[in-house]
Amino acid sequence: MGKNIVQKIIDSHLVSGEPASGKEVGIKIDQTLTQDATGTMVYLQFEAMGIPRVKTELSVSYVDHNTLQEGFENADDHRYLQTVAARHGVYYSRAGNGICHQVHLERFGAPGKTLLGSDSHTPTNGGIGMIAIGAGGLDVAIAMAGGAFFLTYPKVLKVHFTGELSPWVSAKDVILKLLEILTTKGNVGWVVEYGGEGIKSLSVPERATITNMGAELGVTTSIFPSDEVTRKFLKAQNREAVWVSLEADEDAKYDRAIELNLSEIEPMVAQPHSPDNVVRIRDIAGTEVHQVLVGSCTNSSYKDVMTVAKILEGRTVSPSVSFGVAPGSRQVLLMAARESSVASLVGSGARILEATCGFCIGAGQAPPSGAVSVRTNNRNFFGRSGTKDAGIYLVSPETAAACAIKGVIADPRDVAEEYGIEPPGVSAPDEFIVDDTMIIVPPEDGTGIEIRRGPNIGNPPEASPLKDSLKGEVTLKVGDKITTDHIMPAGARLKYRSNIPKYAEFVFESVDAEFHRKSLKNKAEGVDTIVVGGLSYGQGSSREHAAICPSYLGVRAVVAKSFERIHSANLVNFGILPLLIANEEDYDRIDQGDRLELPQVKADILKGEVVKAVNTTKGFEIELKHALSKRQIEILIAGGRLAYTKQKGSQ
Ligand code: MIC
Ligand code: SF4
Repeated sequence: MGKNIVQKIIDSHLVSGEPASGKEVGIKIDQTLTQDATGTMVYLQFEAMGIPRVKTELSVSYVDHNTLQEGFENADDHRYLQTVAARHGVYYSRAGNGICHQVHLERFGAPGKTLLGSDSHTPTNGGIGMIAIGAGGLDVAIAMAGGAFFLTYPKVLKVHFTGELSPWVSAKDVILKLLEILTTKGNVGWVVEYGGEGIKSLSVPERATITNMGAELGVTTSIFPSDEVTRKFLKAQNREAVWVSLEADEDAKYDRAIELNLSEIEPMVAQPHSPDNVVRIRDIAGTEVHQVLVGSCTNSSYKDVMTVAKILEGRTVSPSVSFGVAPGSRQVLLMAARESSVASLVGSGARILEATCGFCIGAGQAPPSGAVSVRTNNRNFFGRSGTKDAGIYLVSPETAAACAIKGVIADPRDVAEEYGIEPPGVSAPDEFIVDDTMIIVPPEDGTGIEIRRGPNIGNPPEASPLKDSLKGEVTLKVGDKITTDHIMPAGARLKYRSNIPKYAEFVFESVDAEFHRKSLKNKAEGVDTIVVGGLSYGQGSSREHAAICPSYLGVRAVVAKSFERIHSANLVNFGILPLLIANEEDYDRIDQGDRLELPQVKADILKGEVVKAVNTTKGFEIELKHALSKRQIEILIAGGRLAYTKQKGSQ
């Protein structure tokens, strides 16, 4: 029987398990990537495994998330990352070289390979035909040590494109349309495979915009075939040698298929506070805008930046708008400088920002109170921008430029007509500027290299083994779609990523500022802290700190209606039980402050799916379930993945 692309790559990398959807399989990882905000933990954990040199074909450490260096903490992190990379055989992409996913696509991504990254937008490289998956840092550390990555063998959704995008409509509008259709919930365990005639008109960076926001759909990853478009991109990057053709067999089967006619897509927008709160931009046109930001791993390619520059050429941004542009990489910035686009952007009033994540992660550019901020990035979660009452609207670069000119939310087609602007029509270049001088190649033998650690860099904390029973308190009850930004804020708090006791002070900061104090009090009194959540608990980032810090505070279980993939794996890795509420009405009957007992949790888990719980405050029984694999149960019993790995070796 023929195979689809997802099956082809996964099956050729299979090291354990049965390749049937729903079953846990282990795959070999060819490449890894890390970024600074998750990276310090990854390398501390890698060091704890005592392996001298990475065993992957390629591992790259990027510094892109926090380069603000307010205080010594970031700078110390960067120095640690640089020295630990050289010591263990990891390429190091210095601050200023660009956003990990964009740079990886330009300089390292290779069709047919597997990539594991400690960042949820790792699927960006699905645009070049990789199985690229985001995971918690510990999973990445284990992959660097040569261990397999475990995932549920996915169901595959084929998205078949017909037609071609109209002028002023771009890849971002396509993925926003898909988010409108598929939403951010209920897609766990799926991979999206794109195909159809329509893909031929999409360049690799445009495909990458689409696979990038697969993270927001909650799918494991998304992938495009590798075709002549891919070859052209690689050739322009002077890397044609890594091109291979990759397409689905004619008789390939899919678990579901949908068709999308690109010609019918219009400029779209995701309104606050969820990437699936999507409408047509024309539906909300006229709303006053205070800030416009172009950049992030979704929309910061050469084409994106050039498009915005062309639209703004000879025009001035509205006086009510603060307008910033963060190119995705040093390559994009160099090209934009060479082709005078930087001049046209600066001329229009743009603030040229560093080639980093910056505003996207809330590191700078917090909007004013109550502001409307129009951005080209991928997440508009509550509070992520740094201003709680600001509303973030996610759009394409074309729409962002139109809004910057008008000072209100505007459809680029209408603005083009009003101002007589021609469609920018930026095409993919035949040759990019290739200059890898900001990427430090590790020495053949790194054993003599001294690893430098600052005072902010601690050791990865150890989780505790699963207890026979839990006696706890529902210290916090939250609703649906709780993101890792709710659990573990980034932005101004990012600089504590390497200091767990300090960072743990901010767990659930925007939801209940007292949470960490209450949990530490429980811990001191021998009470287990339990969090109750709704649907899709743990959406968003791969940050394992959203599990490490709660684990440090004594959280022993999260009881929710459903979990997102990366976060639930992180919970297990750090010894926190992810438990499902079997009957949804029980969620309503549990209140914050209730006492919960799981009298024989360990025995229940070892026996089957059902875990018995009792609400001792209100006197009723609750049926909980788990979806843990045998391996995950062993991890919990061992006291987390690091302890388990030390016992078993990197598997
Ligand atoms: C994000 O977009 O939320 C981040 C910041 O890139 C995270 C990683 C992190 O929290 O460091 C992600 O997407 O995984
Ligand atoms: Fe960086 Fe934003 Fe992309 Fe996360 S989503 S990797 S913060 S640019």
